[in-house]
Amino acid sequence: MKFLDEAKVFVKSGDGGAGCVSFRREKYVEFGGPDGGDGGRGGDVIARAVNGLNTLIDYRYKQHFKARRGAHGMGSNRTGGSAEPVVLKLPVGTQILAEDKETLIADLTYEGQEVVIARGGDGGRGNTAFKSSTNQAPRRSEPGWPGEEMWLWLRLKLIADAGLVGLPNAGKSTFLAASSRAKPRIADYPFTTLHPQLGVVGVDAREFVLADIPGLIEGAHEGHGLGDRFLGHIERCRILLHLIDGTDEKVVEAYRTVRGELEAYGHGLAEKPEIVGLNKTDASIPELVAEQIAELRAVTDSPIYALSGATGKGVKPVLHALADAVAAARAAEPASESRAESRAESGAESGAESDAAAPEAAPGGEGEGGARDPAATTESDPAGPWSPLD
Ligand SMILES: Nc1nc2c(ncn2[C@@H]2O[C@H](COP(=O)(O)OP(=O)(O)OP(=O)(O)O)[C@@H](O)[C@H]2O)c(=O)[nH]1
Ligand SMILES: [Mg+2]
Repeated sequence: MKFLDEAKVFVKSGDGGAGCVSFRREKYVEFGGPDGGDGGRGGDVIARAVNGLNTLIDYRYKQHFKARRGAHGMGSNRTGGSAEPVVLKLPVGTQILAEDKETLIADLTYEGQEVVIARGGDGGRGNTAFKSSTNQAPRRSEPGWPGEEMWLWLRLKLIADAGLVGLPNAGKSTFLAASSRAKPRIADYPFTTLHPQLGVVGVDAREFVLADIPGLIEGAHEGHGLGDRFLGHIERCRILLHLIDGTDEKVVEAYRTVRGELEAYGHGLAEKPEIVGLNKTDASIPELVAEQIAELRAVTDSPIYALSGATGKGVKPVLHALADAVAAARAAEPASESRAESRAESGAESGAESDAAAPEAAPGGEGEGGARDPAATTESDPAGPWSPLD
């Protein structure tokens, strides 16, 4: 299964500075000889693996990375200064591929790893270097050597930060489609989603990865429905968004069923922070929504949001809450904890299973109609931020 975040960048290392042609001219010194210095080296373009980055978001805003050229050589045998390298900070786990998208140039697997992806050109030699016994006054120098330039693909295997759970048809895939650029299959029959899907959600300048998995039904842990085997994909999530179909008469039962399966599955899923989303409020009436929220509040302490994935109403506050939770969890994580390891593991476990298309990353992809209604942005009260529909 491919969960990928990709970006294409153009890199160019700096050209070398030109060598200089110069002669020593000084009063009373005859035959001063050549004294043109060499040019400086152009800057390299370096890729460095760093912790604390999770997606390739930065590389969708800025695509071109050019190092400066080396300074030219000067008289009095002064060598031109070399240019500083340009460093691309990439999340651990990023692979750098050539433009053909196949040739692997570098694989950043541990924090602090550095790879020169485009070497700066060497400086040209100044005329001092061409002095010989037969030519003591050379007028020759070299231009700097050119830097390298190329298009590269950056590719990162994603781990989900937030996971969608719920009964079949709760609207999980619709929510993913509304909040990212992923294009999951959506249909009004259960088990439309057969394989997990990921999308990159952008809220303001923050980004996190959201996973949509097949619906759970009672007995999923015993293999009913599609079973609970996909829950492994959200084991590393920092928060769960539990969607409940508001057009379902028994919302509390729906909530309990899914919670029961999370508990039966174990692996810490039931202990994860949870946000409850009462979905499909567009097809309901405000009185019923209020009633359902009250019922849910009686059985859970998790924050409850009312929303409609289909119209986008109420989606944004949920995304903000998710982004806050993800940011808080990231901040609480010890810096040394390597996401690379978990990345490798999750890559292995997700195996060669599906053709699930790489979800296109979506900076700012709050989705079509994504909760533009200012009235829907009720983020203030975490215990019950829902807004009645008009
Ligand atoms: N009225 C309304 N319908 C919705 C909303 N969200 C989803 N739906 C509909 O509900 C049905 C199921 O939506 P999906 O997004 O496929 O549900 P799912 O939870 O991914 O379902 P599975 O993948 O089968 O588990 C589709 O017909 C959607 O159009 C909503 O906010 N309002
Ligand atoms: Mg689905």
